[in-house]
Amino acid sequence: MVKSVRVTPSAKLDDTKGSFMATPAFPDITRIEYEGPKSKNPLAFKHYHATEKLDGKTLRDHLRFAVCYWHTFRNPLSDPFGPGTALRPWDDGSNSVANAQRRVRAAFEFIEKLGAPFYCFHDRDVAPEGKDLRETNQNLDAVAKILKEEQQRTGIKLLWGTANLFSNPRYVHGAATSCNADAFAFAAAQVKKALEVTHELGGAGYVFWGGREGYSTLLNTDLKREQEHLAKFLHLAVDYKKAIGFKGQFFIEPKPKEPTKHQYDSDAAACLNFLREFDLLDDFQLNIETNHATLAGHTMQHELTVAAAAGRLGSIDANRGDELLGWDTDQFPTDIYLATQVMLVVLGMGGFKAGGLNFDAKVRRESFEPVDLFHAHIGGMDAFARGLKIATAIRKDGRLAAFMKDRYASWDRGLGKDIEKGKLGLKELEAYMLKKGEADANTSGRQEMLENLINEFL
Ligand code: XUL
Ligand code: CO
Repeated sequence: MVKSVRVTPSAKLDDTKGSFMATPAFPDITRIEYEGPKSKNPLAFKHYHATEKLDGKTLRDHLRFAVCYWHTFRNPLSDPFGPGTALRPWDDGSNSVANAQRRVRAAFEFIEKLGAPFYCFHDRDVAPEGKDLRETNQNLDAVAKILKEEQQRTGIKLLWGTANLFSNPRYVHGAATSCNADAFAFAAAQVKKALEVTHELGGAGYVFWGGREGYSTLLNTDLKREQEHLAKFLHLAVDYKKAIGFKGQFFIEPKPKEPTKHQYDSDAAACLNFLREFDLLDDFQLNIETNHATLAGHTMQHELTVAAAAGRLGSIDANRGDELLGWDTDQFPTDIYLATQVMLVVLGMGGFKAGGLNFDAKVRRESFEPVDLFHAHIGGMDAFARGLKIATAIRKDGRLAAFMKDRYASWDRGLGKDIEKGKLGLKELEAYMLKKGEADANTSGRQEMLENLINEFL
């Protein structure tokens, strides 16, 4: 994924032996502490106090923040018009296993100083590909060993692992949905290995994001056959998960497009339908990402609500897009209103279980210094801590929920109750209305009043 990373010459690091790097990657930064809302220290939390309890649960356990390895440690911050700008002094820019291992030390130093409890990775973010699958698997094992060491040293856990089935040119036509059966086989082997590594590292979950599982044109695409292959692929993964005793949760991450014109997992509703059609619903939950929701022409609140209504909201990739740009900008989430909406849904379903809030977000190309990684994550964590507190207050207040309940009162009695219970058919409903002549009057939806109510808590 990453082509080149600029390196400052003074920053060559020592060998990675030992429990931590001899030369720290972030020498000027100590642990980020909670200093409260009055603090003017940009390297402190103003709202995220990990050990503070809300309704008997710490903020750490409510929010389950994860740092994503790909954007935070592998993204050179290039764009289609220019190369990467990121200064990552711990990284020599090479594709060696030793560099990958040193990078793990730097990553864990960052996550530990930030105080995030989890991280997420793709197989190819953490370890380089070798000359063939065998060597690639060996590389992954060599890096996974350091990941495990660092997890044990710091107590940081793996929220989910995944396999990159989209960057290598062999996946040009997709992986599970490729017209080339060998691409399917390679992807299957890759997922097998990624599942084993995720299991070994105690991952709470495993994500399937269908990066190229879609099409560029229907002129060359047998959509039905490709979807059947995708279902077959996921069934094989479920079987293997059971075979190795991996108890983590499987997630599907919807996204409508980018890189392809259309991706089969286009939104929450499409994923749920796919899982139902192919008898996979019991084995999967959804991992909903903000910028993917907006690309699908939905709000994040919509996607979360659709997933939660089906009892299938599992995890969240927390980021945001740009209203003026039509692509996946993957910016860090700072919008407190949006964080509040997200946390209302999360609290409404009783909180996260295996999932959490993964910052699938990258700093801007202009924010190229290592310290920017801290500013970005601190902002995201503070925004969600506020969203959580505001959502909790709204729920305690009760007026929003009471309004919703009252709005459906006609379904709690008489006719509505009988319809819900399946006691009435069209004949009976006609008889009822013929007798009554006209429906009861409607009442206002009070959208503006409810929007004002939410603002009372911001
Ligand atoms: C891409 C995306 C992925 C998945 C994991 O838009 O969100 O990084 O989260 O493959
Ligand atoms: Co994502």
